[in-house]
Amino acid sequence: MNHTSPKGLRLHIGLFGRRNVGKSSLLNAITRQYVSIVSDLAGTTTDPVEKPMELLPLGPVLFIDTAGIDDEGALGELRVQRTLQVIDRADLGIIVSEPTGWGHFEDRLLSELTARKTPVIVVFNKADVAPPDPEVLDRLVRQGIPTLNTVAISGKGIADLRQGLLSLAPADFINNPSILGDIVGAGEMAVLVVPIDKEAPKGRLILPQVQAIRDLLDADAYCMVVKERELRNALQRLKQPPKLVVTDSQAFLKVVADTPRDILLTSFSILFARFKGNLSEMVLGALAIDHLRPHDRVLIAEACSHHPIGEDIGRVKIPRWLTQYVGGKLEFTNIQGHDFPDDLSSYKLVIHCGACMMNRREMLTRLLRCRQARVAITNYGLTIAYSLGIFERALEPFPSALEIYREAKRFRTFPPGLLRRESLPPQ
Ligand SMILES: Nc1nc2c(ncn2[C@@H]2O[C@H](COP(=O)(O)OP(=O)(O)OP(=O)(O)O)[C@@H](O)[C@H]2O)c(=O)[nH]1
Ligand code: SF4
Ligand SMILES: [Mg+2]
Repeated sequence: MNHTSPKGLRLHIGLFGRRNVGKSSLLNAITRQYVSIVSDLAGTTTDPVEKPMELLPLGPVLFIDTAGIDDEGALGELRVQRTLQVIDRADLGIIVSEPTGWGHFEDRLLSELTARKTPVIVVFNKADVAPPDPEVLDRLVRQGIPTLNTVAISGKGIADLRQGLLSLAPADFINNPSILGDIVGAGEMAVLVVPIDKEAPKGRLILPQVQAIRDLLDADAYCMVVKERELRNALQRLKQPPKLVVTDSQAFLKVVADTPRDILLTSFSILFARFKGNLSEMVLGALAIDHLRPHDRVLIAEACSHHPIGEDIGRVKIPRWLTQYVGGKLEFTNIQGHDFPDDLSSYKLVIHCGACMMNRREMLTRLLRCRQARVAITNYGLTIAYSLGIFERALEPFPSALEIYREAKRFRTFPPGLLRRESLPPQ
């Protein structure tokens, strides 16, 4: 999905609340762009303001900033109607209240949203002025409604809000629909290169390979599965070239050598950076490799304890290559499973596995955590492609990620540029 995503594919997030509680200020704090007018005068926002954007790490969203719903008079009634319409089409609602301002309006908003089974989060804004009313807080907690405190004008609590949105977003919006079927397309072919070496599990294929085959079938595409030794021959036999060649990262160099230049080529774990994470974010993360200095700390994270291929990839191969590249000793920490360090700030770079066994929401949470700690994150496949000097080739199937990479290189926006950009261009 990208910025041209049809409106319907974007997560619609409605911002609701009385006049002047800070809805527009919150939206501004989230986007760090001044998309809505903020004013001391009550009722500035008369019509819902729609703001499509890439909300990291969620992806394409549409924020709908409504006018205060507590208006009096004829104009006020119109606003109420408009707000109710927004409630009807919101996939997720944020009710904004002043800390001690919760009343009938908020109760009504909450019941309108919960009646529609729309996930909702309550934000007590202006937390610098007062703490939220404990009684109200208690009641919301008992109802299972998540709440948080923010100060929109200083940005306090905005990271929690981002995390809250990620946690509440319906699964349909979190889970990427496609691994590679969208790239290959109906009636087209992909060639999957699967090394069968001593590291391959006996008698079966591994999950990313199986899922890729299933995804191609779902997309009415077809595929040929070969070992790297047979690739050249297999390609020569085809009447028409395949749309895409996908290889295990370990066979990258041979596969690049054996695949004609005009055929798109990538690796399973780069496909998984998009499927389970956010490709643009992880592409930019790979640029941090150039900024590593001796003694920097690098976290190597595997989502499960049985990476079936290349057990030594995270412990031996990547550390060895990075050490050579940097020309000095680096401090590596390896972790496995669902524990992710609370404090990431001492790391310069996180290199993650393909996360095939992890759900996307958890992986996106890790991306968010890294961004909050201002630590770059990339994955195995991207690191390997980068190290082999075939990064651009491996990104050609993903034109917008490639464009982001080229732009970052051209303008040298990394690292400060990456760290300042709140909303990345689409992947
Ligand atoms: N002290 C304090 N003031 C805030 C905070 N957030 C917003 N404000 C101020 O509250 C006023 C109203 O903010 P807006 O963002 O325009 O409120 P709104 O909910 O969009 O208002 P309407 O569009 O009229 O419904 C502005 O003066 C903001 O500067 C906050 O966290 N703390
Ligand atoms: S989740 Fe990560 S470590 Fe586990 S098998 Fe998949 S890629 Fe390997
Ligand atoms: Mg407003």
